[in-house]
Amino acid sequence: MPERIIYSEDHVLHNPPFEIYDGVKDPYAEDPARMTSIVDAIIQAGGVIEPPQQFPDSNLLRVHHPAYIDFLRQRSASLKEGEPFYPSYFILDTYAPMVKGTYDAARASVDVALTGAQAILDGENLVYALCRPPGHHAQNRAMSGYCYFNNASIAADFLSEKGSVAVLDVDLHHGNGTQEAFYERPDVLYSSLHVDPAVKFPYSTGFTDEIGKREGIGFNRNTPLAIGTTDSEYSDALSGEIEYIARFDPKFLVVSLGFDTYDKDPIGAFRLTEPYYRQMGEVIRGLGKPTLLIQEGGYHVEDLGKLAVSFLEGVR
Ligand code: SP5
Ligand code: ZN
Repeated sequence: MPERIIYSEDHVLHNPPFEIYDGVKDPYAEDPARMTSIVDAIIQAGGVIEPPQQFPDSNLLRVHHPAYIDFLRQRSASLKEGEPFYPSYFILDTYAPMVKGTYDAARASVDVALTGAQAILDGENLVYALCRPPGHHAQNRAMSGYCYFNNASIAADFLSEKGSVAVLDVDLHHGNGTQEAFYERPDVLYSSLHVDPAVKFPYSTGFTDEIGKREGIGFNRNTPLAIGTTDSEYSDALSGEIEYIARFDPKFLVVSLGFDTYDKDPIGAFRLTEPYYRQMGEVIRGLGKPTLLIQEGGYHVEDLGKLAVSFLEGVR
């Protein structure tokens, strides 16, 4: 179990009533109950949870456009209780609706990530930032895919002041926002395993030929995997990512940790099993780097806690 696990109750302020798929309203899969599932399982497993500290906006401004941050803050605040706001400028898809509490919840989620990053700088070896809403689809000036502020990018950038950073993204989906944030930087490497974007969200990025730009060439790696990917297929692919990261030899590791790769995930596509997450944790631990875990997706509310604890037992 990580020494420090950071969590803010403010995430409940973000509770959109539905998402839209094919023009039809679906229940919002990024449910606040996701956190309850993980928190309860952690406490039961003997983990101790603490609230985040507050960090200034200067950290967000290094990843997000100021007009975007203002838009999210002001538009959230202007909404009436229970009134949702769906796509327009700044909102890339139908999976990032806003409600009154969205800005406050997303801002607290950044503080959770930055508190975790600060703990790493203070010498902690393993920290779990229980972020909600998640972040890896949030771009410089666009919210998308349940994500508003890019928690992992903001934390990775914060850590990069003190040394090189590798971001390993094991969420089911390609972290298009994180890739974008570091695409031209050689000091922050982004490496992602995800379902083939030709057939699943986010559709437009996550292909193998996206290797970085300018000074960033060679510091971005995408490994798309087929629908139906099993534990052993995933494990083989993960070894490749781990080798790539080990060669880079970063000072810090950030893991964008999604459990939507789970066999039973309601919006999933892979077949990973509960015991496999422990193995995944062990392999990541094998890198031997100070590691900040950032919670991303994972939508099987009932089993999420078990999956998190399985992973934490492996990564320790
Ligand atoms: C952080 C994260 O995991 N974001 C994922 C965003 C994925 N959005 C696409 C979900 C599509 C599910 N809707 C299909 C319902 C069919 N009735
Ligand atoms: Zn995902």
